[in-house]
Amino acid sequence: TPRVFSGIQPSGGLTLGNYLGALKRFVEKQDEGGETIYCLVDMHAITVWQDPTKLRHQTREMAAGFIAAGIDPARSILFNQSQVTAHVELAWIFNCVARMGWMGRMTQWKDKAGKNSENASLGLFAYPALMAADILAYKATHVPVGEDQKQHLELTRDIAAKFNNDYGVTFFPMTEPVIEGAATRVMSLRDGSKKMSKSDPSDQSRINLTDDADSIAAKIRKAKTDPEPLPDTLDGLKDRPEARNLVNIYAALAGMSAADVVKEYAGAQFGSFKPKLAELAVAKLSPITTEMNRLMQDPAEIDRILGRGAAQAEAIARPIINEVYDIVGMIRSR
Ligand code: AQP
Repeated sequence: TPRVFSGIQPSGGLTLGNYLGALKRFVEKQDEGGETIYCLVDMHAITVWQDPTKLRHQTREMAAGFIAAGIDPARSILFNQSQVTAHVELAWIFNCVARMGWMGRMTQWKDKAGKNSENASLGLFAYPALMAADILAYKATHVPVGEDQKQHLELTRDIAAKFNNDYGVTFFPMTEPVIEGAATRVMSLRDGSKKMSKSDPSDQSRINLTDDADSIAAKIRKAKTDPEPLPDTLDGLKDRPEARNLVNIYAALAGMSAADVVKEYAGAQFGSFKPKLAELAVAKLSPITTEMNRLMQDPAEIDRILGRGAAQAEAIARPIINEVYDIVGMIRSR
């Protein structure tokens, strides 16, 4: 049976990129009725130093964002990663299965460690092994993610295959990435060649789920574009990454295809398209923001939800991890 797993790092607030590329899809997968497990990956977040007080706040706020966006803790398992130790246990075993060369080829590692990789944390380098463990601790079959995570999911399959091969078992499944929708790669509002990211130093580059209507409108109004009007076919957006990005965002928010958006606004100037986009973004995001703020009034309740989710997650992962220990040859005598 299909089992869906995915996660987001509480290394900042949720962005429109996280929402369209990941969270909105998480809700759809839940509503399709499958088994869905969603994780706030706090262990991943600390691969880059996080202020402890902020990390706690961001984790709760992200949980509130998930619930406000439609994740129902009665139908999906929602928890923070560090409460289920199976993740780090399996990650260690995968550290011993995966090869240094595989990790070194990951573009996220190269981007985040940059030229000063000697000074990056060991955890940042091993990040994809922990991600593989997150997924495979549940033997998850489907992982909804944005485009940028495709390479890590291929590595997850490589790790699963090597484990199966090294130990002569057919144990871990080959997980399928689920990269769907009109906005699988939302770009920065300031630079059409960079993805929208919660850790971008410029707050103008992204829309946060905590932004109010005025700042959403202002950020879209100031978003970088070119002077041309919208074309009448998608072909006309080929070498216009900023324009393409705004069209994709509109399409994803409206539940339309990018081709239909272009058809509807053919010939329109960005001066008239941007206010329409802002109106749509506010209409879709502000109910989520309002609900998120309401939920944040009761942080103890959020912690209880995460605790219950962690217990449910643990119940699935523990037998799988015990089997892994057995396969690897480790004694479990209590
Ligand atoms: N710009 C984006 N467009 C579409 N999807 C995106 N995702 C992130 N940015 C975009 C998807 O959101 C999920 C969670 O990502 P993450 O928090 O685990 O890490 P990330 O991909 O590194 O996201 P950020 O926002 O860029 O965080 P920082 O700045 O901390 O690195 C993933 O499914 C991702 O594809």
